[in-house]
Amino acid sequence: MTVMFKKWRAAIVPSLLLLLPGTANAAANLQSNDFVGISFWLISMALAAATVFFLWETQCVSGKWKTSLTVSALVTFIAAVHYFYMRDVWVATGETPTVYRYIDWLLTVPLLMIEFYLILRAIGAATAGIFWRLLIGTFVMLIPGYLGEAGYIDLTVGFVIGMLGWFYILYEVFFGEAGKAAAAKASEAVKFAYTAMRWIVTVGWAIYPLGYVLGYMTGTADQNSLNIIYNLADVVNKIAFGLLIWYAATSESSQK
Ligand SMILES: *C/C=C(C)/C=C/C=C(C)/C=C/C1=C(C)CCCC1(C)C
Repeated sequence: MTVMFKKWRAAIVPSLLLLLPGTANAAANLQSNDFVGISFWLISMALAAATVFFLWETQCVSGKWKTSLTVSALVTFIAAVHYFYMRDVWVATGETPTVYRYIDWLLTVPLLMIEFYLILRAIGAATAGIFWRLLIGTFVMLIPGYLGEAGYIDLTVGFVIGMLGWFYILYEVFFGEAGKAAAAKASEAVKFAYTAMRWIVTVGWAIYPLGYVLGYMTGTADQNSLNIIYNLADVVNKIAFGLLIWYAATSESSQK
């Protein structure tokens, strides 16, 4: 039974990769001086590779850490699919509609926030309140941002409400119940991961509201630079974030 399950699980990884959109067309048209296109290419492949890695590593950690690693893989997988599309659209048209990024964020950002809850759950320090506050905070941050950028509500109103959502999340992971639980109950490895993750949410995530201001409210940043910056930021915000969880999970699992 276990052997069969392992075989079945090993088949998941290649099957998931088959879902990624085709690449031949984009490869044929990518110009060697198209740095935005190249950054799309790099992040797409890095996310695909990270997905395989996180899924594979679920076999090496103890049961209560498996969910955290699986969620890391979901984040990189969802983002990889979006990036493969965005890259093809970019190469074909020289633009990438923001709506793809928002759809990606709407799925991946709540999952990233839930990782804080899952880490605390693995060390027996989580509460349902932490889960709901983090989840609701992400939607308060993202939905008004989208409505503002898409022109349904005033740009500034969308920005201000979104910022409040972000500050609320930061408050929770630094000073709220989640922050206190981590400080009280975490081992060294978990504390290291938790601390680094919340700095990613503070510094790494600041790129997006900055892009909103410079790209949409003031119009001072051009779309090319913004795309390159977003693409590089996602290496930290999605892959490095997942690696921190992998670090905590493997450190904890090897102790027991
Ligand atoms: C992998 C993608 C990530 C981590 C995306 C994160 C996106 C944000 C932190 C967006 C934040 C925004 C605000 C704080 C203000 C309103 C506008 C947003 C949605 C760009």
